[in-house]
Amino acid sequence: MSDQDDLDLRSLDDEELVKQMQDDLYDGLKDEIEEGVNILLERGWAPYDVLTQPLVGGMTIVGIDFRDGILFVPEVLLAANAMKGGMAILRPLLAETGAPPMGKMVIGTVKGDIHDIGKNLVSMMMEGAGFDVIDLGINCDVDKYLEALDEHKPDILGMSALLTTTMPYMKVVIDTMKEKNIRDDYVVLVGGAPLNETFAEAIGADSYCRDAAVAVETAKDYMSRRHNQRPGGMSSTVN
Ligand code: B1M
Repeated sequence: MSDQDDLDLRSLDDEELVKQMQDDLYDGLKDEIEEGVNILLERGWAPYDVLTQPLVGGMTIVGIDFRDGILFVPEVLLAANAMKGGMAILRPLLAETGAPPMGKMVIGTVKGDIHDIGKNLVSMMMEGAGFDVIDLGINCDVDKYLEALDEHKPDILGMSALLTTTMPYMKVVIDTMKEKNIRDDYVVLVGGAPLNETFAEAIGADSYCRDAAVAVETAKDYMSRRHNQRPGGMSSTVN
């Protein structure tokens, strides 16, 4: 139960509800977020829109105030927890497309980094697009990635980093793949707020993915090219 118990979320129109949910996410109110997600779904909203407008939109505001020293780690953890509550409701709906298997992806957040909301979102969207996704979690070192590649033989390796201090670790993974002569066996996609295309190119990744929707489109693009090419003959970039 919270201070906002007297506010009936159902009495709000869509625009007011989205705004209220962004406020509730900011305040880390998981129950309210879950209720809001269910209301929007009952009103016929597409799961992807519920994900992006109140949830990702709310987390963007949290990020700004975290950066500016208005919010601190404990508050941001509560906001992340509320966001995960909403994402848990949306996950099966996003995965429910009945699409045939498109390919397989191993994904993880790199060593030293515990941010996983964006990675989880990418996993959800990829599953929804018909990919098998093996999620290695957070704080993945090079051995963990390589073992997963060996075990699962995916088409795609995805890496996520949210810190400027952890993003260089992606190069460690790619360089190790090169040393072992397995780099070209996989499409390597990278993402996370501090990255950009220049960085992805500099570390030898195939593509930078700005967000989860771009990750899905990029992965699909590579898979269709892969099917149209002889084995091992992949090109290096997708725009
Ligand atoms: Co952190 N944090 N945090 N944090 N945190 C940031 C990243 C920061 C930008 C906040 C800020 O200052 N404005 C800042 C980094 C600054 C920098 O490096 N230059 C920061 C910091 C400093 C820190 C700590 C160091 C704080 C401290 O302890 N003093 C600490 C580090 C801990 C560690 O990792 N070792 C820390 C801790 C935390 C919490 C634990 C409190 C929490 C994480 C909870 C969790 O993830 N379970 C947290 C959060 C929530 C954030 C912010 C506010 C939100 C991140 C998020 O979830 N965004 C963040 C501010 C921000 O990013 N604006 C911040 C929503 C998510 C949907 O977006 O993750 O960008 P995003 O993912 C997108 C795309 O980037 C892309 O698609 C996703 C979906 O569209 N994408 C991929 C991401 N990964 C991909 C992989 C792909 C493809 C696309 O592979 C194919």
